[in-house]
Amino acid sequence: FRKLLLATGLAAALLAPVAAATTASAQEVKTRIIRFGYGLSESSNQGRAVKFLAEEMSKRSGGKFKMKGFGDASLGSDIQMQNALIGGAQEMMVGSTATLVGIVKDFGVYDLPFLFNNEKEADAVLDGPFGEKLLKALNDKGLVGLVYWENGFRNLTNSKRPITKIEDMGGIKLRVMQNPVYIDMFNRFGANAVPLAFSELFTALETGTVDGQENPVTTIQSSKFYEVQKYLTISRHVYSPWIVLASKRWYDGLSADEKKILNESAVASREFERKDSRDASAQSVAYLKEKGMQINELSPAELDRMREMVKPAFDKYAAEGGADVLKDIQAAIAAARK
Ligand code: TK8
Repeated sequence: FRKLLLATGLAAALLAPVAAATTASAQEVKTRIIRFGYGLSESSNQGRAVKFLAEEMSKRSGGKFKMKGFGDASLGSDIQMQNALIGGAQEMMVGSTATLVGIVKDFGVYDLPFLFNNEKEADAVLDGPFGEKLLKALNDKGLVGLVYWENGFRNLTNSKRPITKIEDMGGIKLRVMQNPVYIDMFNRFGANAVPLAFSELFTALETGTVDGQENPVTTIQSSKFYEVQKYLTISRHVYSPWIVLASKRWYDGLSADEKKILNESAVASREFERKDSRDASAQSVAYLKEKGMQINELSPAELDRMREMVKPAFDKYAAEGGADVLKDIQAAIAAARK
């Protein structure tokens, strides 16, 4: 019996290279464990897209890519995950482009207020040469930017009072993303901007460390901010992208076939995610109302006042090294509008 085992073992060892040689292309795809971190809950639009991406990768790799999603920032905040990717301790993540400014400063350009009028313009700019160029800029920094997903147009919530005009923001401690463009913008509006990681936001709202925050309605729903925030103001002040990232260290070790699976799965996830997020977004306002939020829309006149008020933020951004990237994105938006 032992002899038989040895013999079969030997036979397998002898046959293995032959078998592998006959399936040369399949051999280029290895079993890969991919840890994919994200900040929102599993039931959010972000969580659904992560699940879609995992299934897509599994399908396209014949089950060899085993991507596991870690939601609720269980692998860390956006910034902590970016660093884990750079160091090679984690393979993939999705997070806000806004939190990338410490790595590639130009990403801050997306955070300038009232840049895009609608999702269509955003898609064209993000998926076109402009968006592509910013993704490429990550390569020198240890990251691979695969695709943009939609986080969405951001709106204001707070626990103090309805915001119907800019002055109503006065003195409100407002959590913003860790990004100078946001801090500058909301301080101009008279709020007291407090930069904080998303992973700490719910508790900060609950304990009153901050009075308010701003995020798309889908996130206000999925993160249950309605439990700790009374007022929702539809302001759509910034269109916020998410970005799907891979560790460059890890990515560089993939075969051409594997890279192709990853890239194509990412593009498929982008199409799924945007459609799903937009569908969900259309339902969220009604949901939040039912949960007891008091909701108002800012009037066009008030939005114009806000636009006027943040004009100097654009000049400041340009003066602090952003002039070229600002010119480029404005040209890309103008082209998208034609
Ligand atoms: C989730 C964040 C979130 C963003 C924020 O990790 O921080 O407010 O909108 O989506 O990236």
